[in-house]
Amino acid sequence: MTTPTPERADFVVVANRLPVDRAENGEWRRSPGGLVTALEPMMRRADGAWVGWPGQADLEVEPFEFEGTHLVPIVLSAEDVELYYEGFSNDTIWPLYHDVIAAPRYSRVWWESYVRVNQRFAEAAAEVAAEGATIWVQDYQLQLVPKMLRELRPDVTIGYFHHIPFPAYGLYSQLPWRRQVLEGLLGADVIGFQRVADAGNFARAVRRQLRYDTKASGISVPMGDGRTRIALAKAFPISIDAESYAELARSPEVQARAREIREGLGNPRKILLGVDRLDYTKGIRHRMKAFGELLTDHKVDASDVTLVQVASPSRERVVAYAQLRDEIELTVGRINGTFDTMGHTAIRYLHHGYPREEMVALFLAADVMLVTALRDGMNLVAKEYVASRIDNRGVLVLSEFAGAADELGSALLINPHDIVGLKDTIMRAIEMPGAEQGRRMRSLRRRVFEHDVEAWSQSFVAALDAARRRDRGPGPREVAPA
Ligand code: GDG
Repeated sequence: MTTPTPERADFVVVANRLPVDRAENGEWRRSPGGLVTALEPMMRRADGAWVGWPGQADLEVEPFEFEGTHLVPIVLSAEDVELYYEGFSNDTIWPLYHDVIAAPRYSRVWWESYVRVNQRFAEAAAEVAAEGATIWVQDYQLQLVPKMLRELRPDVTIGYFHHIPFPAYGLYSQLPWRRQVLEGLLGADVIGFQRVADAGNFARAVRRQLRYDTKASGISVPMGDGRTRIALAKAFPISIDAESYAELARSPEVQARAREIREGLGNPRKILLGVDRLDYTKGIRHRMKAFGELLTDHKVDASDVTLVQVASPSRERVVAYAQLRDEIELTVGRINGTFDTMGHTAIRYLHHGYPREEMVALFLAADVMLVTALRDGMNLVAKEYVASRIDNRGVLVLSEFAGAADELGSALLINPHDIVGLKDTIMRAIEMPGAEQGRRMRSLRRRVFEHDVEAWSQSFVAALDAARRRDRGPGPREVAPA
């Protein structure tokens, strides 16, 4: 049926975005995202293809080769971007799956666009996959693709990884299309989540909505002919390329830049740091409230302690994001207006994206890293801070509501809604003796280096290979770990 041709790939990634950005001069540049780094070894080893949107509306480009990967661009019209991406993905699913921190909006027109665009991704992946290939679908923009793919290509093995939380049933059940989304995901052989709790929430939704049996991580999915197959729904916590952060942190240029950053801030005794996409899930307002109160209470002084907040621009055309930006900028203005001195600022707020080297310099300059997410699938920034602290110093304050809290128990864990507790913990972090910092940081680093992104992708692909062997026998093109 599907004779392999040189254009057909044994390993196909399907993600909303291609791993490249188009520069103004039309050249393609590798995008800095973690997923690209995560999958790079896998793509190189297998005969890999990547299906995704190039990031600009109405951009029509033919498939092309980029650094050894076959890229298959999906065209999204300006209307698709508005309805499927900004609408259903980022204004329905994103707030609903992050525990309704912002109100999700339910629109039938958005849903119809989501179905159409998911079908387009599934068709492109089905087209490029070789006989018996492995296809790995990424994230909440593409939840219907696994089932669509299974219908188009019953010969392939399908994985899906969910980068954001999966909510408790009481919230999930709000979704008018709750059955279709569960059925879409269950098209996969392996459905990966960040936390054990996410996989549990998913299994519960499947039991309640579809009445399928679940046993340990296995879900019995009826195949329509009286037989059932087992879909595995399990936690595979994502990670980072820890060594590449340590390597940057060892570079003399980055270390010099870290010193320069401190000097630029007037050499405060302590620097607190937040690095987030400007998103309402990240708890940036809670962090600022706590810091503002510490200044008001005279627990800290702006000449002594500075909060650096990098808030990289994100989803600016979605109303909730534009509102959040206004609120945060108002808060920063108020706090700085009250507490800044001629020589020192209370909050250095930066609404930009920065190169990775600058991020690592910031991590090195920061005595305390504040991760106060109200809900977060994992939070890679927490792991990046830890990986960069080659000096075994620095304190990580980490929200229990970030997936990373399951692994990083040696951080100072906080409930960001409890402002009193958050203030106390920030003070504890500021005052923490070097020996305790070292004990905690060494333990955090051990975890992050042992469970790096390569371990993550290998364990996911190993689960997919096991699913294939169970259902179809060993494949000739198995993507085995190196
Ligand atoms: C989703 C889930 C999950 C940010 N600003 C700059 C910059 N970044 C980088 C960080 C980090 C990445 O972007 C953000 O990852 P996070 O995990 O912190 O958060 P989301 O973007 O919400 O990611 C999340 C993740 O998917 C992976 O599964 O952990 O829970 O929400 O790598 O460093 N990088 C550079 N300049 C910036 O200004 N270079």
